[in-house]
Amino acid sequence: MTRLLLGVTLERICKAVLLLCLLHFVIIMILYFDVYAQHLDFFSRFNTRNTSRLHPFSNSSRPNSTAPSYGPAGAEPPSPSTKPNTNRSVTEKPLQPCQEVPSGLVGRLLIEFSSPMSMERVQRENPDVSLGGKYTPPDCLPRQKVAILIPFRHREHHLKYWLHYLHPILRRQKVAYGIYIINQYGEDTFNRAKLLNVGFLEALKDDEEYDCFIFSDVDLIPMDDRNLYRCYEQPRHFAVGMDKFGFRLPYAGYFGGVSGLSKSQFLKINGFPNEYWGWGGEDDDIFNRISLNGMKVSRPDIRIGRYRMIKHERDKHNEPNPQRFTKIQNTKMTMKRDGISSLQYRLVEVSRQPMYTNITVEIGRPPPRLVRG
Ligand code: UD2
Ligand code: MN
Repeated sequence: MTRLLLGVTLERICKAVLLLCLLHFVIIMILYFDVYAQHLDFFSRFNTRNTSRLHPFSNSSRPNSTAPSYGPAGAEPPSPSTKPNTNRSVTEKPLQPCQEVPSGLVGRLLIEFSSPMSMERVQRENPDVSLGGKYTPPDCLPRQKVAILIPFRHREHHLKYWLHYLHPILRRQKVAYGIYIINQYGEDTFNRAKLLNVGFLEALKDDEEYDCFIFSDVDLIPMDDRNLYRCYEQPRHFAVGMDKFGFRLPYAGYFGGVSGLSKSQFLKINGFPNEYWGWGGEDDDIFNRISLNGMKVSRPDIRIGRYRMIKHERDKHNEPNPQRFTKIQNTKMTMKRDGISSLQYRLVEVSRQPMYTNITVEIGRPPPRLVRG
């Protein structure tokens, strides 16, 4: 009887030891896979060590207003633990900073304006652009957040082509961006530079994390996606060679068409002038501001900075400004009092369209000209 009892006890002990061994084996296996297979859903659930920031859109395809902040071009992104993302999914891998030169670029592009274009087509072809014309790469952490500002009035036809070509290009360039159309209200004289000043402030109101501002005419399309729409160490002039100028820079100090300044570069020059009404001169004034503040314009290679402009007549209420030649002689005196610091306007409407944000603004009219006699 005692032997029988002893046998049963021994058998139980053996079973318990076997069970313990099995449990030990399972734990060892879990730890093993935790190290070597963190990407597996099951195991990453146990992984609390990895605090790397994930992409702001990691849980949805909609934009997230708590997007990360971005350093200047070429700067390292902020340390991963600076802004933990509360939306992060436990199943996703931390994102790497986007490549300096994205690998998906295609180079030279065929740009034409003869086939008809519609906003429906633009929308259909760009389903990953969010309301208001915003986009963030889903597969890497963009290094800059770029606001693209377009001075505008009655150019709907051009805008469709601009959006049709630019959204895919910008997507390949791997930046976080938002498109802002700064639409002048009423029929008074057009003022391109003042509209762009409004765009700067309004874009920052929309998202204070913009650190780069690109100012583009609505009728200019880059012919090469290696012309990267972002900010550089020095203020950038992108539109180096235009078809209308025989793909050559018309003069050394030319700064028209498409340009880009970081937030600090823009503030350093007190923004753009508000007092150039009508066509011409404002781009030269901006160039003067940059030089007078000790900066130097940077440009892409002439073979890359090529553009096509949609052919057009001069618009009504944008006649050449006869004062432009005198005004550009006086930038040194005027730039401190006339600029972003003195900007006044009345916001009429902000509306978020699927492919862009429209900002309609009343900016006043030119002061009455003194009549002699
Ligand atoms: C040149 C420059 C431009 C600017 C301008 C002088 C080029 C390619 N561009 O443009 O950057 O320096 O001279 O002011 O050389 N706009 C409207 N509605 C209007 C008037 C103008 O939307 O009624 C906007 C639109 O974005 C247009 C831009 O202002 O592209 C410049 O006006 P433009 O195209 O009539 O002048 P353009 O081509 O001579
Ligand atoms: Mn034009």
